Amino acid sequence: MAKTTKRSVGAAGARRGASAPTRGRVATVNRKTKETDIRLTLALDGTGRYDVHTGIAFLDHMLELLTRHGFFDLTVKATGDLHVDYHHTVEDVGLVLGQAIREALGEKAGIRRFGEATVPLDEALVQTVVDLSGRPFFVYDVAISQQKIGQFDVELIHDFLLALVNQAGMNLHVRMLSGRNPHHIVEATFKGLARALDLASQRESRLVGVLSTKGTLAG
Ligand SMILES: [Mn+2]
Repeated sequence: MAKTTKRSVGAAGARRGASAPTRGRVATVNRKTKETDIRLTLALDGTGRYDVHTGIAFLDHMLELLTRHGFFDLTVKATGDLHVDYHHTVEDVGLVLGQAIREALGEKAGIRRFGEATVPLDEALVQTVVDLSGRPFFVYDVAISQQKIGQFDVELIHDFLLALVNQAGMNLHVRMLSGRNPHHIVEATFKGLARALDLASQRESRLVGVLSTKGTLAG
């Protein structure tokens, strides 16, 4: 059983400090199990600053891209049983990031809800569509023929995104339109997710309450 502590801070109570002078919607999630110990703070209204240490260089690279291109701020300190394999750590970081997204969004009043981006990296082109609906659903139409990116199992990207989607309560469609190099394809996926999530989480000034005729985005 995971021990999870969460803290989220609304706009009125934004934390200010020398190490984290971040305004707006922020959430901290700490989660410790026998497999992983993760401490993560996400600010949705950031400037793209990151301090990410998961022990997995490729995952750090993707989380840094996500932060930079989404104009979030993110700190992650994860220690996991990497001697077993990367799976527990990758999946649990996705899970904790998803929880932080959900916590930081709060009631989702005034946000645009939908976002999408189509991002290239050389030959790779990936379309990413987000709906912060509160209803988790994941469509991953990405065919990568190689199994590894260095030491990293490509399959773990699917597990990371699935955990993130389930915890964030979001609908995420990822569709590879073209691609050959697995690093390019995954990088375009994370940049697209960053841009789509940034758009979906931004505030719409014309909007009063939540963008739903049902009256709730709680799922
Ligand atoms: Mn790269």
